[in-house]
Amino acid sequence: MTLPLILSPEVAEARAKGAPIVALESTIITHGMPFPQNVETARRVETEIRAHGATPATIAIMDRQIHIGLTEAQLDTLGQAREAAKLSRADLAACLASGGTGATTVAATMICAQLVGIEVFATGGIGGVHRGAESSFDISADLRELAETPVTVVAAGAKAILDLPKTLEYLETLGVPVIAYGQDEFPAFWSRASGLKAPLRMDDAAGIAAAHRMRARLGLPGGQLVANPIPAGAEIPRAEIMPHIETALAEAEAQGIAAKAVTPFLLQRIFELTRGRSLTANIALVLNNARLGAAIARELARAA
Ligand code: PSU
Repeated sequence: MTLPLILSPEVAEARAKGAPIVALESTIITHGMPFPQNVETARRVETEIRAHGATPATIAIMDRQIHIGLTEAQLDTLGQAREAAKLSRADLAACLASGGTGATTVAATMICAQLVGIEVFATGGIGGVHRGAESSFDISADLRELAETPVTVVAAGAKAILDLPKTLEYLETLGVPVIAYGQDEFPAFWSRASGLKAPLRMDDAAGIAAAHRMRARLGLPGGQLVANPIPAGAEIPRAEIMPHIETALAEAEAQGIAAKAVTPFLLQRIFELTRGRSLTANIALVLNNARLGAAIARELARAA
C-alpha cells in the first residue's frame, strides 16, 4: 500500500541525496498568526533554512494527500484558508480520508515527518499542559507525540499561557528529553526566562544531533524537545507579558473557550493586548529556531 504522500521536487531531491531537511508545521500559518504575516513568515522561515544549508519541508493536508514541501501557491492558499482544520494525531487520518484541508500541529507534523524519514522539525512553541488541567484534563497531544515519534523538535520552549511546571513534569514522566539551548533555564516563548531550570542543557547542534542518534541506538522511542530561547533583542520580558497573559486567560474562561480553540484564542488576544509585539517576537523566535533546526539537520546528515 502506498502512502498518501506528495513530496515537493525540492524535498524529493534533498531526500534522494541524503541532504539535510527541516520539517515545518502549518498550524502556525492557519491558526497561529494573522494573514498576511503568516504567509510572509512561512516564506522567510523557508528562506532562512535554505540560507543555512538545509531544505525546508512545510507540511499540510490537501486533496487527500500529505504534502511534504509546499509550492508558493499552496502556501498562499493555506494562509487564507480560514476553514482549514487544526490536525493532531487524533484527526489526521480522518481529514485525509474525507478530503478536507488540514494544517498540522506539532504532533501531526512529527508523524508526517517521520513517515518520510525527516528527523528535525522547527516551530514556534509546542502545546503543553494547560492551566487548570487538573479539572479540564487539557494536555496537548504534542507531549505524547514527543514520547513516541523520533523527531527532534526545536521550539522556543512553551508559552506561559500554559502551566509550565506541569508541562515539564509531564514530559519527564513520558521520558522526553528537554534540552535548553545555550542557557540553563527553560525558555517561555516570548521571554527567555521562565523561572524554571531545564532538565538538560546543550550548547551546540552537534551535541543535540549526537543525542538524537544515541536514543535510536538504545532503542528508545520518541524524540527530543530542544528549547531555544528567543533572541535577547526580540524578547518581551516576563514581567511585561505576564499581565497580558493573565487577562487573556481570564477572558477565555469567562467566554467558555475550550479544547482546540484555547491556544488560537489566547494568541489572538495577546497579539491585541501587546499591540502586535507578540507577533514580532513570535516571528523572530521562529526564524531563530529555523537556524538551529538547519544546523542540527546538517549535523545529522554529516553523521549519517
Ligand atoms: N504555539 C504557537 N503557535 C501555534 C501553536 C503553538 O506559538 O500555532 C500550535 C502548534 O501547532 C501546536 C498547537 O502544536 O498549537 C498546540 O495546540 P493544542 O494546545 O490545542 O494542543
